[in-house]
Amino acid sequence: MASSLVATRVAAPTPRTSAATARSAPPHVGPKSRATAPLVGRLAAKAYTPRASVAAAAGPDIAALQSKFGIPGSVEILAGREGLPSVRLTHACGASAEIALFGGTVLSWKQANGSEVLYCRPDAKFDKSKPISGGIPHCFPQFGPGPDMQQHGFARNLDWDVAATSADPQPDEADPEVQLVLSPSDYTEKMWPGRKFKVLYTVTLHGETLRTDFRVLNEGDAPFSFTSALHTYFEVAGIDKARVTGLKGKTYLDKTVDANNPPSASETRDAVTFSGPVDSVYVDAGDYCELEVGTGAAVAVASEGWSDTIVWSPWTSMEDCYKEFCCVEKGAAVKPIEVEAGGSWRARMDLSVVDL
Ligand code: TA6
Repeated sequence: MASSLVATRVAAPTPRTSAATARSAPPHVGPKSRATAPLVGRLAAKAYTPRASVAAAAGPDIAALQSKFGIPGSVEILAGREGLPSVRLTHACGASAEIALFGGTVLSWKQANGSEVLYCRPDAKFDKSKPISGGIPHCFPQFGPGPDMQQHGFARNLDWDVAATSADPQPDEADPEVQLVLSPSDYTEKMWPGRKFKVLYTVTLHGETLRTDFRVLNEGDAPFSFTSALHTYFEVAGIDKARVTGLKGKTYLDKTVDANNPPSASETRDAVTFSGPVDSVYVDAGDYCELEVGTGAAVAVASEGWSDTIVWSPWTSMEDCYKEFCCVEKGAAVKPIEVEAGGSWRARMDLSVVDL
């Protein structure tokens, strides 16, 4: 039965700290019903044992954060993977998400039945020695390589701060939520001098739907511009079975041909499939696509504000894991976003598991 996956909010959230953030209507989400079947599910079984690490030792005070921002049963600040300070959101329906403060990276998003939807590469490090290769890393203030800073920018290399948490009262169930913030530091100033930016990233569990709200504020007195993306890794049940629908007729830049000067082409297929490396940036790709993961379920990617969609599979250049994942990313990757002095920019993405 067709039903909206995202209901209109009826009440403003009540953050534990700072002023509540004004909300407008949620993004359009696709027409399908929420799936109850497991997605791929293998990661759900891979328990990890948190242990003390350099990352935790050098990072924020987890106990102090928990005391300030924890909400019993809904929001917990804890030592997550390999001790990384993380925020766990738990919805009353049983869905959960875990967000590492390092990189503001969503590392895990599980359905109510415990199925993991995201993917972390086996070479992912959780000791801050490099950005986390998995989940939903940020690309900001740059998508891809560039002359002044590392590939995909600095946001995925830094500890974000917790700005607020809430368990927003819904008609029947609370939506656990955390808002993270990234502000300029000496480190960012070296690469991106003079930009008085503030990035606010809100992650909410709306039932089993993972909702992200990404805002860039310009608190300076001169405009700046950036490119950005949510570099989302999804687990698939075999890359040969994965399909991305909803991109037919869109123009894409094929970075497998020339990463620096990619030729453009028009997508003629109903579904993007994988039989070799794929690194395509779909320009002005619309606000809805689906990743069929090969189990009879799909992840619906609904967005607002993010203009482009990037589809990436490294294929055999990552021999040990390429069959297990692909990235479907929403971004403003091609045309830089300009934010005027005192202005802001906002983009949202909802991820939901749907039955095919
Ligand atoms: O988003 C796709 C992409 O930009 C590819 O071109 C590929 O370089 C990939 O990201 C690699 O990301 P990584 O996290 O390994 O730097």
